[in-house]
Amino acid sequence: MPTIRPDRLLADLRHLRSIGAQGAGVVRPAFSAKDMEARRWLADRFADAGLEASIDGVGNVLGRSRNPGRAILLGSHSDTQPTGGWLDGALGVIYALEVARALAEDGATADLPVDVVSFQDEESRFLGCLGSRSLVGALTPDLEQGAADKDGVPLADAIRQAGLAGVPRARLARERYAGFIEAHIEQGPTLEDTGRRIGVVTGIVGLRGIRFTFRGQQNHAGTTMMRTRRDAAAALYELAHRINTAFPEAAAERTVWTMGRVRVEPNATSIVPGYAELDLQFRDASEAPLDRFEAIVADIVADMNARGGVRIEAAAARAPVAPTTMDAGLRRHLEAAAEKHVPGQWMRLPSGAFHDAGIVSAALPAAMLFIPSIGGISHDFGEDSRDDDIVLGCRVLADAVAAAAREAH
Ligand code: HGY
Ligand code: MN
Ligand code: MN
Repeated sequence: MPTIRPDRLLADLRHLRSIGAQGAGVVRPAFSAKDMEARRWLADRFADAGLEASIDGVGNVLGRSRNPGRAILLGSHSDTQPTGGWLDGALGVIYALEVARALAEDGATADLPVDVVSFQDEESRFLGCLGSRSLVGALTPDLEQGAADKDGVPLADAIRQAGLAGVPRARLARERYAGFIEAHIEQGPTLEDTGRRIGVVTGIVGLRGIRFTFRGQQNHAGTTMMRTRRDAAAALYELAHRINTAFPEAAAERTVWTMGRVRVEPNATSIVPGYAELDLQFRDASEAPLDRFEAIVADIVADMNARGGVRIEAAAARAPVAPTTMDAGLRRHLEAAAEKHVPGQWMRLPSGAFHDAGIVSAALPAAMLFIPSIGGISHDFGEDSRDDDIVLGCRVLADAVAAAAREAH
C-alpha cells in the first residue's frame, strides 16, 4: 500500500497556514490577495508532484494526473471564513496532494490516475461552494449575476481583481472520474467525545438562508411615544424571538438554525432605528424540516405585516444547498482503511457542515472522511487537530484511494 510522508504532509499544511496567517488562525477570503497567493503556491506544488496544474476562471486550482484511465478526484477548498481556522478546507487539499504523491511514488500504484482540486469560495464570501458549483455546471447565470459579498463587492469585480477575468472555467469531465473523496476536519465534538479517530460521513446537511429587511421610521428616542413608533429593530427582535419559540417544535433531531448577522441603522443609542436586516440560516439532513421552517417563517412575517407599522420583506439570502447521501462504494473503501489502521476506533456519522462533496455528489459518487477537531471548535482561530490524527487521516485516505482507484482502473 502507498506510504505517505508525514514530514512533507505537515510541512505543506504549515506552509499553507502561513499564507494569510493571523495569530493561530488564517484569513484568506475567496479571491483576496492571500487566497490567490495560496492558490498559486498550490498550483506550483501540484506541478512539482507531476500533475498538470492550472487555475481556472473562478480560481479553482486543478492538478490532473498524466496517467490514463478512470481517475479518482480528491480535494477540498483553500479559501477561509473571515475568522478562519487553519485546517478547514486546507486539510483536504493537502491530503489530496500528499496521497497523489504517495501513490505516484509506489510502484504498485504509480499507474493509478488521481486528480487533485482546491475549490474556490466554499465559505460563501459570494455564494457557498462557488468553485465546485462551477466545475459541475451548477453555477447558473442567475446565481452568478448580482452575487456580492457582505460589503457589496460584486463577484465580477473580485474575479477581475484576482486577474481571472476571461480565464476559461474548468468543467468536470464526468466520464473521467470514478468518484470524488473529500477529507475534512469534523468541525464538531462527536469524534473527540466518543474517542474515535476517524469519521466516515454518511450524509451532508442541506442548508437554506433567508434575509429579512425591516423598514420603519427613524426618530428621536425621547420624544417619540411608544404607541407611535415604527421601530425596525423592535420588529427584528420580535421576529427572532418568535422564530426561536416556534422552531423547536418543528425541528428534527439534528436541525439547526442560526441568526448570526444583524444590521440596525443608524445603530445609535438615542435614535429609534428606521431600518434593520436579519439573516437566518437553517440546516438539516433532510428537506422536510427545512420546508417546515420556511412555512413557519412565512406565517410569522405575514402576521407581523398585517399589523402594519414596520414593513418586513423576506428573500433568499444564499443559494440553497440540498442534503446529500454519500456513495456506499467509496464509503466501503474508507471504512475498510479505517478498520485496518484503527480497528474499532472509527465511526459513521452525518456532517452538520456543508461541503463541496455535497455539490460534487450531484455529478459523481462522493464520500468524505473526517478527523477529530480539538474541542469541536471550528470557524474560529482556535480551530486545531492533533498531529497524530492529521497523519493517521492521511494514511487512511491513501489506502482507501489506492483501493478505489485500482477498482476503477
Ligand atoms: O458553513 C459550513 O458548513 C462550511 O464550513 N462552510
Ligand atoms: Mn470547509
Ligand atoms: Mn467552513
